[in-house]
Parts: sequence; C-alpha cells; structure tokens
Amino acid sequence: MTKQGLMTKSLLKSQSTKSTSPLVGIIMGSDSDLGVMQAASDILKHYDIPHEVTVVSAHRTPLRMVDYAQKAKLRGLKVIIAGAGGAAHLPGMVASITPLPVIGVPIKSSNSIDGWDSVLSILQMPNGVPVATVALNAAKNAGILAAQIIGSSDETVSRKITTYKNSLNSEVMEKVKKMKTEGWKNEFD
Ligand code: AIR
Repeated sequence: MTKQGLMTKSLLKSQSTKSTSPLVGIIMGSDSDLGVMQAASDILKHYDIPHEVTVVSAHRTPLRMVDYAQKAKLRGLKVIIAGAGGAAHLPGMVASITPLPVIGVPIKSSNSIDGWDSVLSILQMPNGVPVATVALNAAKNAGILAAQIIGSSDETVSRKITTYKNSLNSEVMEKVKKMKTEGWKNEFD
C-alpha cells in the first residue's frame, strides 16, 4: 500500500474509534424500567461509550423487537443490554435473533411477584442461546460488563476499566484502615 493509502486508512481508523454512533443498545420492556436501567447508561457515559436507550417490549411490540434485533449488528451495535420485569422474555428473544452478545437485567417491577420471575425468565435459557444475566436490578453491572466487552478490542476503554477496578480496591483499603482506627481487631494486616 502507498504512503498516502496507509495515512488514509489510519485516519479512517482513528475516526471510527471516535465515532459517536451507538456501540451499545440499552433496551427495556417499559419506560417504568428506566429508574433501574438508567444505571447502565450512567456507567457507559462514565466510560465515554456511545450508546442508545429505548423501549422495546417482547409482548407489546413483538415486531419492533424482531426488527431491533435483526438490525442491531448492521447498525453497528456491539452489545445489547436488555432489561425487563415479570415474564421477562425480551433478553432471551433478542439473543435468539442477533449474533451480538446480550446482557440481561432482571427487574423487580410492579408486575413481578418477588423478582424471581424476572431472574428465572432471563437466566434459564436453553443451550445454544445464552444471555449473560446480571443480578436483580443490577443495571450498573450490565453497563460495566458491556464496557468490558467493548474494552476487549479498545485499549482506551480497557484502561478506564482497570482504573475503575483499582479505585474499588482503594475504597475497600480505606475502609480497612478506618475500621482499624475505630478499634476493630485484625491480626492479618
Ligand atoms: N414487560 C413489558 N413488556 C413485556 C414485559 N415483560 C415488563 C416491563 C416492566 C413490566 O412489564 O419490562 O418491567 C411492567 O411494565 P408497565 O409498562 O406495565 O409498567
């Protein structure tokens, strides 16, 4: 390849990594899930990862769900985070259509008995159609996992995740120190 060609290729590459088109799609069964799902968006904002947020219901808008899942990869998304409550079929159905990794967030919503219905609907997938299921209402972890998936091929994001994990370690060590100064015995350190 000529020097000019190489420069154009590298420019295009640097532009594509700075793209603002969404890499993560956050979808949820209802706008009533937003209070929980907001945490996934917040963490992606923290990592500067472009993402989109919308409502897609497996039961109330089944054709929209199929359309969204079918177009997701072509539209440039790399990961989908799907949250739903009660009979939470959205993550599993989306995972059955798209080749992208799907992270499921079980939500304890108004129609959920105790949260177990959402957890089991999302978790107990048949062999062949995995959904990476986080804990009940754990949209923050879904956001972190999505960032880690993006970070596996993006060094900048990966470094931010390492910094974040180090900050968790520092926070705990501060607590260890504080408990010691408050007189709690610890012969370990
Ligand atoms: N839901 C919506 N369509 C399919 C499902 N499972 C879920 C939403 C929300 C719950 O039903 O994800 O958690 C209640 O929705 P709404 O709109 O009645 O508040």
